Amino acid sequence: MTDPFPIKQYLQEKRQVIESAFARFAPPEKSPYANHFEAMRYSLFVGGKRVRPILCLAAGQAVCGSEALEEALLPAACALECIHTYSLIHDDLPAMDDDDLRRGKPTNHTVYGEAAAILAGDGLLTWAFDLLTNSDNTVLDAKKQLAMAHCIARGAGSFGMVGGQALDIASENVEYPFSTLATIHKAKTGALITASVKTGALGAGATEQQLTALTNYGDKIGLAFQIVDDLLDATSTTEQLGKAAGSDEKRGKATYPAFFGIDETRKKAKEAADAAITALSAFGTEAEPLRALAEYIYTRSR
Ligand code: GRG
Repeated sequence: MTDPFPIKQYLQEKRQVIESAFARFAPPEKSPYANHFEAMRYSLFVGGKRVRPILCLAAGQAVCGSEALEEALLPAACALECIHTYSLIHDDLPAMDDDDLRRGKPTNHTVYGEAAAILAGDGLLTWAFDLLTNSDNTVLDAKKQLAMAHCIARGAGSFGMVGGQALDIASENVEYPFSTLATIHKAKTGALITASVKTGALGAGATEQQLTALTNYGDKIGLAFQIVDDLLDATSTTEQLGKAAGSDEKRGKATYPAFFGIDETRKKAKEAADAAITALSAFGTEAEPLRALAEYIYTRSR
């Protein structure tokens, strides 16, 4: 029997890699825009799990067969985290979810004010495409960089995360069928997660077949991620989550537990994580990190 993949150690190591990449890439502390940069840095360094950039690096490894492309993929990995962080800042604003707590700390607008928080989000979103299109990246050619930027724009924009958020807001306090919930989840949460996996694969030069398998993997872990998010919101405390627990019910939002109950929802999360692992059947040990990440996403507690 082979030893289980050391996922804890892997996550710790990759988080470190991402933190030091951010230390190199992040906006400087001193500049004419210091206050704006400070608001961006506040949310970026406030303790996220870094799931999306790690998925990007792990997908690159699955295609490349080693970690040789990691350095070249780091700007894209950081770009994904910038976009994710901007979405959380904007999601917490009074006009959206109006939350005070995120990642265990006061939300951006409660610290810097609404206008500065909107601009911090705008700055992070734009900076992501600055990172993605930087010509200093001599390992990934322009065609690859273009494909990666396009993939992320699709996942983050109106065909993905932003579209899902718009649909979610429009559906608040409206009774809707499960199919609408599935559409909202796939776009709001799943699209950026799938794009994270695909971006790493594109950067590493995936074949059509590999890209199809990894897209399928991304779709399934995106689903598992959101189901678990619904579960945690219903079953954890605010202290455990670092953000307001029970908020879905308070807002009358449709969720997996609301449709299926807790036990059935847990089953569905496991099925989605298992399906993600099955999607990797054509890959060997080079995809072990991705397999372990599917397991982590299903078993995570925050
Ligand atoms: C405002 C354009 C716009 C989009 C907002 C992401 C999002 C769309 C809203 C956040 C609401 C939410 C709870 C979504 C469910 C899944 C999710 C994105 C959870 C947070 O992601 P994690 O757990 O967070 O990766 P950390 O803090 O670890 O990075």
